[in-house]
Amino acid sequence: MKTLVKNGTIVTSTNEFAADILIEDEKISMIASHIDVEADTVIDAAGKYVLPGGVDNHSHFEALNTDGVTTNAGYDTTWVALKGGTTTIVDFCTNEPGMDMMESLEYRLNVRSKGKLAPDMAIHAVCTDFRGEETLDEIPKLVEAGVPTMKLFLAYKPTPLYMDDYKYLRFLERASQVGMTMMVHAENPDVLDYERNKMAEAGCLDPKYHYMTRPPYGEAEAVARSIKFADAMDCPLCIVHVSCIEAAEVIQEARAKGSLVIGETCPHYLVLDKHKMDDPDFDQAARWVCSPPLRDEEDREYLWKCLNHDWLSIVGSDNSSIPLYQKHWGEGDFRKIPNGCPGAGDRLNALWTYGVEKGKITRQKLVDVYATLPAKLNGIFPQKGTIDIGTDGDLVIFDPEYRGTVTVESNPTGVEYNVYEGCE
Ligand code: DUC
Ligand code: ZN
Ligand code: ZN
Repeated sequence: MKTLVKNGTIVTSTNEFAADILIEDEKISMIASHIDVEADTVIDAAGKYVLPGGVDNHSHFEALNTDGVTTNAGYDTTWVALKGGTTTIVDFCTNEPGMDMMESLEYRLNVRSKGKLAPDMAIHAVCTDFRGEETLDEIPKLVEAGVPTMKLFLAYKPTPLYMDDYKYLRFLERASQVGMTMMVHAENPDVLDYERNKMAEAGCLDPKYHYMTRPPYGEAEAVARSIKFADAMDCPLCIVHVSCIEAAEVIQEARAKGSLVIGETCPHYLVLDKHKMDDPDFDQAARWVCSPPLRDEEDREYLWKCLNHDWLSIVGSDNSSIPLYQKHWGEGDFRKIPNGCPGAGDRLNALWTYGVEKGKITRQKLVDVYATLPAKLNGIFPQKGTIDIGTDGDLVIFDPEYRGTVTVESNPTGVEYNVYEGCE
């Protein structure tokens, strides 16, 4: 089976050049200025950019919600990622009830997602059921099984997601022994309790109090602590979904001093404003409730700058497609709104329109943060994340002239809304 892509402009994280690409049996077999061979499919990419398929470092399909009990939209909606230019998702695998992490991995691959995936999938482990040594002994087995990353939640006390500092240190110690990269959700849980309870006791329960009670100082403190501990245990660390200046500055300083830490941010922190949650209509306001919360204009400006300086290295979607009926559980108390926004299909468009077209990042930087570095972090580079001879034929043919306004129909999410609705 041969597919020939002709006349496009190839963009990688380091290069840009006009060439044709031949794919044979799903692998790139030739890249040259003019390829003239018989192919089963010929695609004319004149006037288009040909990018590596996106690798989304951060998606939650059919995942445990932040209440630690319910799950969000399933793998039958992963086609929205593919439609938005992501050919590989790296999804999170929490413990299934009564199962350890290895059994949960098997279950996610062979039962939950079986026959439903549109893109390819790699996995980050998530421990939500700590059973001491028995759990730590799973870390080398996960790495052996091709899972070189694990996420721990340093927030969400007292749900099963939450890991205290003692457990976190034990995980880091074992992960460092086998080269696993630890990932953390960094918000200080006691700061959150203090701020949220104070507001709730004052009768302030609308969705907008979500962002008012998850302040940057709580995020920055947890980022700093998580790095200190990872340094002490000599474990590589990835801080996921960095949302604000204070947290990004901590990462920047740590990297300058040589800490083995990288940071990920997300399109919604680069594009959307927290005041969306001021909407008096609960249905509208609750859809933007994610954690850490959306921030301010100056945070967005700083996050773009961070990408350019490699102070932050990856842009993952943090896709959590939470249907409105689940968001409604928090009507009357913002603390009960499940946290998370859909976005698996919007990552490339957001980075292009609000990054490349506004002159904030180059096309090469876009490829780096949306495909190349996520592939490297997850041990799937160069098979994924670039365009080269012998790599997987996962390509995006991107039309830079296209113009449109986001609706949930044009840019589906697997749920009833798109958080970028109305955006260019
Ligand atoms: N953290 C995530 O990574 N995703 C959804 C909610 C959260 O807190
Ligand atoms: Zn998180
Ligand atoms: Zn997430």
